[in-house]
Amino acid sequence: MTELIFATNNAHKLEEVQAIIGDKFAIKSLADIGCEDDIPETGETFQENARQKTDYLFAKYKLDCFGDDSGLEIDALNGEPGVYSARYSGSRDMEKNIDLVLERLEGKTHRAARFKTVISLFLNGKQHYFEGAIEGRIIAERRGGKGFGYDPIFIPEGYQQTFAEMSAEEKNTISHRAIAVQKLADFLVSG
Ligand code: ITT
Repeated sequence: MTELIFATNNAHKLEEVQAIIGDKFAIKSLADIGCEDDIPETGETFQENARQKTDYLFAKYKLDCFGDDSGLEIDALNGEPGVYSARYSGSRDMEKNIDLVLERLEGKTHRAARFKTVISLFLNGKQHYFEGAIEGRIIAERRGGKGFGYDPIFIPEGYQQTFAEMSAEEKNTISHRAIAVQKLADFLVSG
C-alpha cells in the first residue's frame, strides 16, 4: 500500500480522510512520522498555506504528502477572517472570534459568506491542488452546539439550520472540507 503523509495532528480529520480514500493509500499523520515541528502557515491565501505544509514536509522527509488549509470568507468584511480564521481576534478563543465577526457585521444586511478548503498534494514529484467551498450566510446570533469554529453562525445556502445544528454526518456530506477531500480521493483512486 502506498503511504501518504497528511500534514495534520488532528486524528479526527485523518480518520475522515482515510475513510473516504479507502485502502489504496495508508495515510500517516505527522505524529506517525515523528514530526513535532510547528509547520509555518504565513501565506496570504489558503493555497499558499496548504502548499507551505507540503513543501516543508517534502523538503525535510522526501515523502509524498498532502496538507490542507481552511477558513471562512465574509463578503461584507472583504473576505475576512480568511486565512486568519483560527485567530481572528488575536487569540484562538472561538467565542472571541465569533463575537468579533458579529460585531463587525452589526447592522449589515449583506451577509453572504463561504467556507473554503484548499488541499495541496505532492505526489511522485508533482504538485496538485483540490478545492472545496460551500456558500451560505452569517446570522446575527449563535445557534446550535455541534461542530466547531464558526459553525454556530453559518447557514449553508438551501438550508434552515446552522452547521452547528446539523448532525456530523449531514455537515460532513456537504462541507467545504468534504468536497475538497472527495476530489483528492477521486484523483488518488483513479490515478
Ligand atoms: P490545523 O492544525 O489542521 O491547521 P485548524 O484548526 O487551523 O487545524 P483549519 O485550517 O481547517 O483548522 O481551519 C482554520 C480555522 O477556520 C478553524 O480554526 C476554524 O475557526 C475555521 N473553520 C475551518 N473549517 C471550519 C468548519 O468546518 N466549521 C467551522 N469553522 C471552520
